[in-house]
Amino acid sequence: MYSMFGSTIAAISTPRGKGGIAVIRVSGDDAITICEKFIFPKSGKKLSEIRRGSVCLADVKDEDGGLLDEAVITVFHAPHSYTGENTVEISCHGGVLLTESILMRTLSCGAVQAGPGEFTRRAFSAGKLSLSQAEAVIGMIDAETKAALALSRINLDGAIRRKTDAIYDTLKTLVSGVYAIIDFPDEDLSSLSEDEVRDGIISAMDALEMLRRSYKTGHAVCEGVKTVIFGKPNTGKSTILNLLAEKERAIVTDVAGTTRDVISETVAAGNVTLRLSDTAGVHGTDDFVESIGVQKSIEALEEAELILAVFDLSRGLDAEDEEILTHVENRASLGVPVIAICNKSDLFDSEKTEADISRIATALGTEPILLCAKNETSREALVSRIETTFESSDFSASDNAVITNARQFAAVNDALSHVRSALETLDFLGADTACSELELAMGSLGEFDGRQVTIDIVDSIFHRFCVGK
Ligand SMILES: Nc1nc2c(ncn2[C@@H]2O[C@H](COP(=O)(O)OP(=O)(O)OP(=O)(O)O)[C@@H](O)[C@H]2O)c(=O)[nH]1
Ligand SMILES: [Mg+2]
Repeated sequence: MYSMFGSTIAAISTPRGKGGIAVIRVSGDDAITICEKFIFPKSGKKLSEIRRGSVCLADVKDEDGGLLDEAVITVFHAPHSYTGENTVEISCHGGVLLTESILMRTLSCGAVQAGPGEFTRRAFSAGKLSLSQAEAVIGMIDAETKAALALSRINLDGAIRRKTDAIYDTLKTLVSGVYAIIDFPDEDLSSLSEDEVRDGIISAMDALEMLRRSYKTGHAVCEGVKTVIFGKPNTGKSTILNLLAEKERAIVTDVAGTTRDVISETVAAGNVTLRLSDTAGVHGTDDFVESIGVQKSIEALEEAELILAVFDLSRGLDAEDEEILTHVENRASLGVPVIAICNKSDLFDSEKTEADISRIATALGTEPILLCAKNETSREALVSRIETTFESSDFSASDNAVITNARQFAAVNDALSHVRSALETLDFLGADTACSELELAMGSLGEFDGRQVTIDIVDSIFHRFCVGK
C-alpha cells in the first residue's frame, strides 16, 4: 500500500463516515493528468487549464462516463502546495460509499494509496516543513486542550525551527572559523580568538539549556504529566480527583478505605494535562485486598512525575502521615515535584496547625496549599499551583520555543552534552579538538530538525499520522 516516493498518491483526507463534505487529496507529478481522466470542469476547460490556486465546479465521472458526483476541485501547481507537488483536492458530498468510489477512480487512473502521514512527509522532503513542524502538525490534530493547540500552533509557525537554526548557525560559524585557520594556515584568514570561540560555545550552551528546560512545560502541556494523589485513608484524595475532573469520577464516603484500586482519569488543569491516578489510602493493614491496593498506591507513587500529597489536618498529623511523608520525601529527593495539600481547611484553624504545616513544609521542601476539596471554588487555587509548578501559565503569550516530545528532548540533551564537552575540551586541548565535539552537537541538532535524520526516525514520526494527512 505504501507508495514509492515519486509516485502520485491519493487518500481520503477527512474522517470516515457521513458528513456534509469529504475531501480526497491527490499529490504528485501526475496528480493533474490523473484527475483529468475523470474530472470535467463545468466551464468546459481541462483541469490543467484551470488557473493555478483556483477552484472550479466539476463533474466527477465513473469508468462508464456516468456521473458520480458534482464536486468542487482545487488545483495547486508545484511548488505552491502543502506537499510542494502538483496537488488536486476533490471536495465531494460526504458519503462513505461515494468517497470510496472517487478514491478508487483516482487509483484506477494511476494514483497509489497514500500511507499514514505521506502528504506531510512529502512536505518535509520538499523542505516545506522541518521535523519539529511536522510534529506540530500531529500535535494540532491530537490536541485535546486549548493550551496544547496553542503550543502546537506556535511550533508549526516555526518557533523551535528558528531557535535551533540559530544555534546550528552559531556552531557552524565556530567550526568553519577554526578549521579554516588549521587547514589554510598560510592564507590571510581572520582568525577567531579563543575568547570568541568560548563566547560562542557559551551562547550556544545557554540557548540549548533554555530549550532543554522548556520540555518541562512542553511535556506537561502536550504529553501530560503522570500524577498520583497520595495519602493515608480518608484524607480526601478521591474528593480531590473529583474536584480536578469536575465530575463524580470516584466514590467518596466517610468510611476509611473507600478506594481500593487505582482510579485513572485525564484532566486539564489549566494549561497542564494531568494523567491522574487516585489511589487507595496507604496504611498498615491486615486486610488482604486492601494490602494489594496499598502496594498499587506505592507503585503509582514510584511512576509519578507529580505527587499530590494529601493530609487531613483536622485530625492532626499522626504516625500514618509520617509514613506518607517518608515515602514522598524519598521521591522528592530524586527531583519529583510535589504539591503538599492540607485538605479539609474548613475544619481546622491554620494558626493551631502551624506546627503540622511547617513539619510538612520542612519534610517536603515546599509550602503546603490549604484546601477545602469539597468546595468547587478551591479548584482554581490548586490549578494555579500546578501551572506554576510547570511554568505553563503564559507560554502562549511569548514566542519562546518550547519543545514538546521525548524525541526532541533527547536530541537537545545530546547536543547540550557535546557543547558542554567542547567547553571543557577548549581549556585543556584547544579549539580544534573542541570543534570535533561541536560537530557532534551539530549532528544532534541535525537529527532534531531533520537535516541529518535517519530514515527510521522519519518513518516512526510519520507513521503516527492518519492516512490522508
Ligand atoms: N469537611 C470536609 N470534608 C471533606 C473534604 N474533603 C473530603 N472530605 C470528606 O472526607 C471524607 C473522605 O473523603 P474521600 O475523598 O473519600 O477520602 P479518600 O482519601 O479518597 O479516602 P480513601 O479512599 O478511603 O482512602 C468524605 O466524607 C469527604 O466528603 C473537605 O475539604 N472538607
Ligand atoms: Mg478514595
